Amino acid sequence: MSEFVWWKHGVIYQIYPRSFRDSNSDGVGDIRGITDSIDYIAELGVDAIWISPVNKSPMLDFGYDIEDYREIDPLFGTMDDFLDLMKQCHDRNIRVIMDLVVNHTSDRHNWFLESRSSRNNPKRDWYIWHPGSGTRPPNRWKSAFGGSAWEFDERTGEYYLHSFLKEQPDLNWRNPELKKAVFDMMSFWLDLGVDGFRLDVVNWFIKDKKLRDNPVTMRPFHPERHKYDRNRPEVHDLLREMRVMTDRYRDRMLVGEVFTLIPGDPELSARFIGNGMDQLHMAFDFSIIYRFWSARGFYRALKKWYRAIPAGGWPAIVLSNHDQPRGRSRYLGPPGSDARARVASVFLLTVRGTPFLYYGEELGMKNARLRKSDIVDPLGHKFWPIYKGRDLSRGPMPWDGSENGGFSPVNPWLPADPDCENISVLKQSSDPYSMLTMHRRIISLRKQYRELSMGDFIPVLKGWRGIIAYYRKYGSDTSFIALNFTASEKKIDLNHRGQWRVLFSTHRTSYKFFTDLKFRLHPNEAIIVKRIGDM
Ligand code: TEU
Repeated sequence: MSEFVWWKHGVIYQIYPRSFRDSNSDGVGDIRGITDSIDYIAELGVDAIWISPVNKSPMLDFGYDIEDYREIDPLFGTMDDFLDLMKQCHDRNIRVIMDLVVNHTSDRHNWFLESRSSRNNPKRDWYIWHPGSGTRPPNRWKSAFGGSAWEFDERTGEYYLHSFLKEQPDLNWRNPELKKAVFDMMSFWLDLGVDGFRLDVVNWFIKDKKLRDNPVTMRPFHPERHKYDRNRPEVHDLLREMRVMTDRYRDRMLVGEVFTLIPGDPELSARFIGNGMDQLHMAFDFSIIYRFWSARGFYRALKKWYRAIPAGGWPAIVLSNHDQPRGRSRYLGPPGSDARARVASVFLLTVRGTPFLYYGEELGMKNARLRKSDIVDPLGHKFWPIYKGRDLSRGPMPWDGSENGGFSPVNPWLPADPDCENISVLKQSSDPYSMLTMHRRIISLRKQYRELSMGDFIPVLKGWRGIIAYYRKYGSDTSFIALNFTASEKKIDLNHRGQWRVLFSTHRTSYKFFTDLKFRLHPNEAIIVKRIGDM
């Protein structure tokens, strides 16, 4: 496998299709909206887009409950729209990653309708059924969305397992026919030219055969250790088979969402890439997402992640997604300031690994400010106001100063940010110092100077005193990155002789060149310099 595979050197842009752009004025983003925005995506310079699910779905979990894997939901458009989007992307050398949600289906999926129809239906075993004991469910496993993970089904007098909503029954991956049906479905999309999949909750696919209860822990908020309902070792055999199947196609990529609770579990995540060549191409580790603003915290999480990655493996780096509050809001900082978000983005785009950029992150989008009546996420409904759910990070993309930020002429499914004109694409495009311009610039630097994407990572300042600094080195090319997480000026004085040229700074620094690595970092400055020669 060449070192220069696209998914290693590229940047992957996550699009939440409901919220990107509405092309047919129904208040919900759609596939044509993405196609209409293709020039924006190309100009941003990303190498691939990952689109959250667009398959047919009753949308109780906004697409993560799939009713038909081979169809596009009419809310998002048609199969022709999808194929056209893929063509427009491929013409511009942008790959397309689909979301593969196969821990569970919707309860409206034909497979489940058959499975629940009788105890001896041929697809009964495609899901996880159990009679329970008396009036009690089979065990104490909990749904991630609250309550028991078991739902009693009157018709056949048994319980079925659902790790999420009761309308999201879990598939039984131990059944070979089910496995074949999913592999066939994957081939269907790979044959159409899809460049890969993001595997939803891949670490939950296989459950304990004996359905044993999880060990109880004493840790607050973590009442059980998910030994039996998640993280089963058998999943790795399955992923090896999936990799063999995927590798029959050229240049495709599988990235897994390994979902763990705070503080994250890099060793577990890394297990999903096997020896680096034989399971998933990449996996997410959420340790850094779960960190508060702290140079030391970020550095330690990154280091643990790198340490866990096997020799032939490659890390994915992610700071935001559709399940977590937006980075800009998590990192806070001085009121109204995006200074920390900028430092975070330079981190995301210059440490070693493939950056996953969440739509709007390039604009410094904040969490949506929502009232209770705006909430649509089932998690938000259930846990309001202690936890407001995931709608906060799913707001409409702000394109310009028109109605609803140009996202849609009608009221969007989630309200547009009242301040959206200020952070809109239109406004930021013409501002050489905007967040957007900064992202375009760094992504283009990654293409120009391969050490920034493919280079070794050599840490120099490890988060003490609020600074992370590192070299990226590829052959004879060396760049140096310094990130000031603090609100005070910091002196950098490294005895690294030579001439250095400033490639990028978050600040309008007066310096263009340095002699040796001796300079001052402004508060919350992030800087990229390149070595241009010896003294
Ligand atoms: O997320 C996994 C998951 O467990 C989260 O939904 C988590 O429970 C939530 O963020 C609370 O912190 C994946 C998808 O990314 C998510 O959108 C889906 O709802 C979920 O799986 C079910 O498919």
